[in-house]
Amino acid sequence: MNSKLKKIYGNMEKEVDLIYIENGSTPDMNFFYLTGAESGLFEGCVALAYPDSLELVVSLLEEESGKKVKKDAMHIFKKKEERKEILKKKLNADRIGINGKDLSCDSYKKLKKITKAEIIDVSGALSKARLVKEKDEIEKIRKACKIVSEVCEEIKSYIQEGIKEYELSAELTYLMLKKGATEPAFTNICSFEENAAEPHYTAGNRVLKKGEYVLLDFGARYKRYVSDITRTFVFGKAETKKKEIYETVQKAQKIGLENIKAGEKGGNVHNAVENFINSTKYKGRFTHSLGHSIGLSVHDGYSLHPSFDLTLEENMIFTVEPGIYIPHYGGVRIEDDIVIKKDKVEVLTTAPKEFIEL
Ligand SMILES: [Mn+2]
Repeated sequence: MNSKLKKIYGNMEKEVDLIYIENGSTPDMNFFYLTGAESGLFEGCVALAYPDSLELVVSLLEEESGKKVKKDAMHIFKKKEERKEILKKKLNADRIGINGKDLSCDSYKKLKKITKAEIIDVSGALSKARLVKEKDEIEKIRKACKIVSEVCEEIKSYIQEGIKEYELSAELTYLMLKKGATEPAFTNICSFEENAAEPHYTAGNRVLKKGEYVLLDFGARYKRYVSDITRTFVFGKAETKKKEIYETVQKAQKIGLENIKAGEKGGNVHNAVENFINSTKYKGRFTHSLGHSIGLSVHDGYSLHPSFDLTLEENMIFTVEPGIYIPHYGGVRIEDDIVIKKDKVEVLTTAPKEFIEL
């Protein structure tokens, strides 16, 4: 039996007859979670997830991509009218689950017109299922992590005096694609010196000079699954303060990696790291949560945040990424992706993270 369906239905608080997942103009990654489709856009297509079977309603355009996917039935439509007729028949049920997080208001209204069923938001059950990875999902993320780990090494030779942030960012993308990534998982963050103090900075035309921070935060998408890594280097000889900040973040990350484990509450892991940083002179300069789940999305539903009281389990994958940010000066972040195992943690991003002066 489909283990993903079993997990989703096991997480459900209220029973439903089926779950309606519409991959609208904005993709719903649950469609890809359920189908495992590695190829195809499937815009306007629908996955109907029953407790023990999966059916697809697919446009003629995506028929070939649909054929590659494991499912119990596939209904093809050519025109919108046909799609509506198929759905009318299929949605003749009492209770239908939807992904309230991603289904657009417009699609919801249309859905209400073709079914009299009670509509129940089951987005929580979907997110929770996606949090605990299956074996094949871990392998895809492992590959995405391998790609970025190698890029972290190779990118070093491009870090030279006078290069602009956007130029270095372009090299990151090129190297990822050359290694088999489908696309960058998100817009690369490539920031020099004072720009590194802005955690989600967008690369600009800042030119690199000697002695400056180079912060690279990027991810690869591989068979729809993502990785997310951050390394911070110093170009040339670093002043003492730069090294000191780096070593503080390094220690903070070590605390994070030691504390993240099955049975622990996510919030506690964050607190252990934040408390450490707050015990140093960089108190208050760690301004975000320690990490987030990754999977089909970069921010895959859960973060390691003080308010996260979910207990960590085996086969969950999280980033561990403390940082220290000093406005107008610079910032350091070290980020790895880890999978929680029974009694240990496996770090999937293996690029070196000692203090590096290039
Ligand atoms: Mn991240």
